[in-house]
Amino acid sequence: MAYETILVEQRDAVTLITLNRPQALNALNSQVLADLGAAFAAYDADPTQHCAVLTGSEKAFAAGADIKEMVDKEAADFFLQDFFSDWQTKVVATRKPWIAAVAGFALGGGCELAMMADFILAADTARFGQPEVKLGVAPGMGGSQRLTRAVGKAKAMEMCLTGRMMGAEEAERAGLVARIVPAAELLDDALKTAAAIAAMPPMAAMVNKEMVNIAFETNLAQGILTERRLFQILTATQDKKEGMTAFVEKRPGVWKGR
Ligand code: CO8
Repeated sequence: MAYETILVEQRDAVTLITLNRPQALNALNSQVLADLGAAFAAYDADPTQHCAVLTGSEKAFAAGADIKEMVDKEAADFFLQDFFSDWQTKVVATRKPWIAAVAGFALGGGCELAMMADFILAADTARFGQPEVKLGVAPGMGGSQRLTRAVGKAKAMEMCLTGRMMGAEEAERAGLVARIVPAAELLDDALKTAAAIAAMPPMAAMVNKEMVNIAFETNLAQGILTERRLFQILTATQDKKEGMTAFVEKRPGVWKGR
């Protein structure tokens, strides 16, 4: 399928999605959302694909929601179109694992998009920020919530109130990113990490993703109960039988994906 604002390629079992609006530092407009929604849906539906990487350019992962698209919109337009709601239903709803590989600016909606990923790998050039306050608005794609859960109230509040950017090292210390990689190695590292995930029993990977995400949505007792039930359901899969048998027989597992 041809997309206007992103590039999509398959590398074995890994789908690589690259934001491709260099003239606007990958600013996220409605077309980007439509393209990403379609690409993530295609990835989720493709039985040959088991992990995805979303990346941008060297200079910018994404410099935010497209300010030029929003400048003339009125409050009623945002409300009646439920502006930004499709990020939740079309991107966050992806059931298979995906990684954000971030170099350069990840600002506003760009930072929010990176935080929608299952985890972020950051180049040493990455810079994260929620500068919406400077535009007279506030995060609208989950930034105030996900950033606070990731780095805690003090840092999230400071970033949202001042709009200052956080560099890669600070982001790693604060728990926003899983790892920092030299910029030149970012894509290779992300693809290797994705390939390692894609080599896991696919249902187990999906359930692990769901379990960790549940930790953000619910209280501890409910989360632990849900984890135990999901674990018990996984034990009914053919891949559980194969995974444990392969361990005992000292050989690699061969997965059926069910
Ligand atoms: N939207 C549209 N165009 C953008 C954006 C953006 N977010 N960011 C950069 N661009 C464009 C520039 O306009 C410029 O285009 P042109 O050459 O046609 O003028 C081109 O990209 C290159 O940008 P710069 O010349 O500014 O590049 P610099 O290297 O000088 O600066 C920066 C890079 C610092 C990243 C700078 O571009 C910048 O500050 N960008 C805006 C960052 C920002 O404020 N992001 C937050 C946007 S708002 C948001 O994401 C969520 C809003 C939630 C609202 C909720 C309402 C309901």
